[in-house]
Amino acid sequence: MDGLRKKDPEVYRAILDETKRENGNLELIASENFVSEEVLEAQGSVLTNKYAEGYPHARWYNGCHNVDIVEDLAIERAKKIFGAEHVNVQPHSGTQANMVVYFAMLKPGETVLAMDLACGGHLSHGHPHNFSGKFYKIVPYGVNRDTETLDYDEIGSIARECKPRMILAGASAYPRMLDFKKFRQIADSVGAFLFVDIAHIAGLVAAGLHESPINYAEFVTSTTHKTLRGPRGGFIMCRKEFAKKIDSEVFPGLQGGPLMHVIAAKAVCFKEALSPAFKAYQKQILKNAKALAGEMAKLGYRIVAGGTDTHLFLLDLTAKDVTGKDAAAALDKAGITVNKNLIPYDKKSPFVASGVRIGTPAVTTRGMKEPQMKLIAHLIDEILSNPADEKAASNVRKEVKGLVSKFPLYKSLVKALER
Ligand code: DSN
Repeated sequence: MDGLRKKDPEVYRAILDETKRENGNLELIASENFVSEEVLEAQGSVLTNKYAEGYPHARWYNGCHNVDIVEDLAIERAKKIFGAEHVNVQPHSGTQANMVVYFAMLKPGETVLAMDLACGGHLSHGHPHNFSGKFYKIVPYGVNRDTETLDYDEIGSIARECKPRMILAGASAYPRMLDFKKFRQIADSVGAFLFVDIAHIAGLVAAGLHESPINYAEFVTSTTHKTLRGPRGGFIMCRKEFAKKIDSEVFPGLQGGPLMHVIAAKAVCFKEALSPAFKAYQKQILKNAKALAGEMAKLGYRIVAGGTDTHLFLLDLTAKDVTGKDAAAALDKAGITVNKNLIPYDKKSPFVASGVRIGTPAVTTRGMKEPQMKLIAHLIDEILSNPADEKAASNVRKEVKGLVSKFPLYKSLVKALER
């Protein structure tokens, strides 16, 4: 990045500092990860220059033969990973992928049954300030107050009452497995489409460590940048019969030119996801989440829903008398990055929240295993037990520095940047 260093030192400096931040902190935001240098290379390529409106071999612009190869590869690899009949890799984000399914399949005002954001759902599934909540009638389902897990009988009875046109399964803060067969049965009982958003668990599904929704749902959307560890972006899988509808809702419906450099990086990510090393990586994410949640429980913390089967868990901080907001800020000062999160039936506002969400995909990418998870649990506890204590923050900061230095990231990039 010598050119950038000389010609645009401000942007160069911000990139250098972000590389150092990623390297020097413990990244526990459940939806973040560190892509391979090959994904970075593909995304930073000249493919950003190319307009390719349309689909491979049927574009509106000429000169698309190279980007056709790339998009074909991305599609074929995604089909192979997930066993999908049809894949569209053009959505710029997960929310846009979701928007495509809504717009393609529903008329404004139709009813959708979707998980409540306050119980672990996602903004784009029906929040009143999101397109989904503005254009459609959203009926939310939550989790059982006692078990904090999905109650399929309850979801079934809400469905029979509201008769949705579509049922949406998928979450951004739910630590247990989703039962797609039960969702299918509920959808069939009311004649609804089933739409599953696997953005968080896509890597686990790819590795066969979480049940796949592909044989149960008409539509499956995902992002590529969470457990799947690819570039920031989205994709849609559907049954063949809906392929045309979905494709034309992506383009020309909601998007113009696809981001071919990002699609190239998606293809690289999908190739990585087909490797045996990826399966081992996903297994370790699960082991690490269990180890970290288990150690936090031993230290006296309440884990929402009693634990985790996935890459994430939620800490309820009510008994600690610290809010999610203050906890996340105190941890950040000590070099540990998490996000504040509502716990089910939270009495606090989303801006304050009673919990934090913790995920292990990024630290697992660095090579950390169960012993490091134990240490991290104790570091988190030291901060959360003394959130305003500067000395605790500085002690933990030192420990974090020592730990991350043993698991370096982007070594050659950091070296080159520091020249
Ligand atoms: N914002 C993402 C998350 O953190 O879960 C979901 O899109």
